[in-house]
Amino acid sequence: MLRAWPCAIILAINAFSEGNASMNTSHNDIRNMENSKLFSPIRLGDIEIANRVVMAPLTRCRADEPNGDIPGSEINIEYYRQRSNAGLIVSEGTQVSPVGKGYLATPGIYSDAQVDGWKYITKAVHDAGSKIVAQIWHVGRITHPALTGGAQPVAPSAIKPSGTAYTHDGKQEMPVPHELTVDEIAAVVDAFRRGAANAKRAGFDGVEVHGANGYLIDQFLRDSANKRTDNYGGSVENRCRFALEIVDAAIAEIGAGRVGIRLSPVTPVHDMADSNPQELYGYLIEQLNKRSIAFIHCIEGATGGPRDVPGFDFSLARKAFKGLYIANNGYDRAMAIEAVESGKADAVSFGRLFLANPDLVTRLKLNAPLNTPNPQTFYTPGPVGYIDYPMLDKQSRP
Ligand code: 8OZ
Repeated sequence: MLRAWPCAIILAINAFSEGNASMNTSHNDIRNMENSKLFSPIRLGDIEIANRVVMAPLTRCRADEPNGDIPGSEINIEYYRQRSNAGLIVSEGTQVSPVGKGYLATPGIYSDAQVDGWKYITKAVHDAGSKIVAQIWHVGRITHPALTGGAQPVAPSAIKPSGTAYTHDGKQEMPVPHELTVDEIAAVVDAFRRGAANAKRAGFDGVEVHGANGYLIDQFLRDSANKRTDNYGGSVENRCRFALEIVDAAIAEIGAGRVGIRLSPVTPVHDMADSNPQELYGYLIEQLNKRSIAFIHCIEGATGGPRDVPGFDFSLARKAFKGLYIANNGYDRAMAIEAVESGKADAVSFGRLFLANPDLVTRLKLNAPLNTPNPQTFYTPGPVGYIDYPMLDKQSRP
């Protein structure tokens, strides 16, 4: 029953997400657009993808929580199978350790039972002709002991986030987190390493390190959350150290061509801010280039909100990064086609539009009408609002 509660916070975050695609294109335009680069294959590091429409990571709170946050139920499999027209699926965030969990019924990737559950999902996606990477995730301070098995949340610095976590006992204030020691930081890096190794065992094509949206890696990166005075705080080099150690650990397990990272340089969610995002992410990208990872996945602007947030020039990031650039945040069909055709992005990811349109790639190709997402069922248990969004009826195709 309380499983419905997380919606409020997420609704606030996602309130302005992707708009509807334009539906006024002539038949000629439609034919031309079906040939758009957006629908053509590309190589993402070592991963060949059939088109450049990416399903963004979407928290859906439908793992088997009582048995240990296990994915792979019939409805989980069906949900991902339905969306396997995407060139690439980025899985919902999957925590690398129990203390890295921040929401009810999110799946993990640290136990054997979780790995076995993910195997059903990766197989269904592959059988349907798509590719899937695991988004490996640690929420850091954005949680509550009621969600972490009693453990105190952790962070780079003991700064209490504002806001509440949604637990089985209702909304609860997020506490002051424990400031990680250097030894404890090494243990978290190791948890990400195991997450990457487990992703490979589970049949994923790679991993996306979750470096965005105010969770643990982002808390180390940006100086509103990181006040450390050791090697993990202060200078941009020091604040990037944790992210880069995690990237290195993932590379060591599965190879650079199967590793990407999600970044949100200017999103304000979860109290995040930085005094100089251009310098910080400029350095990070330079370092990522040295490691030849497959992709960066950038949330351009405020997550699910306005795109025009000052402080960072995404076109510079796109130019600076040597791997593939996946753009995200508020894209519709026309914007996505333009971004890929003009070279502003190699691929574009869609969140809420994929949630509500399992056959999104077909709809975008045909410029067909889109289903509207229902926020009331984003995070509720069961099949409703999860696997029951209709596919395009053949007869109603334009
Ligand atoms: C919505 C609800 C819960 C978590 C993110 C993993 O913002 C999330 C998330 C989104 O990156």
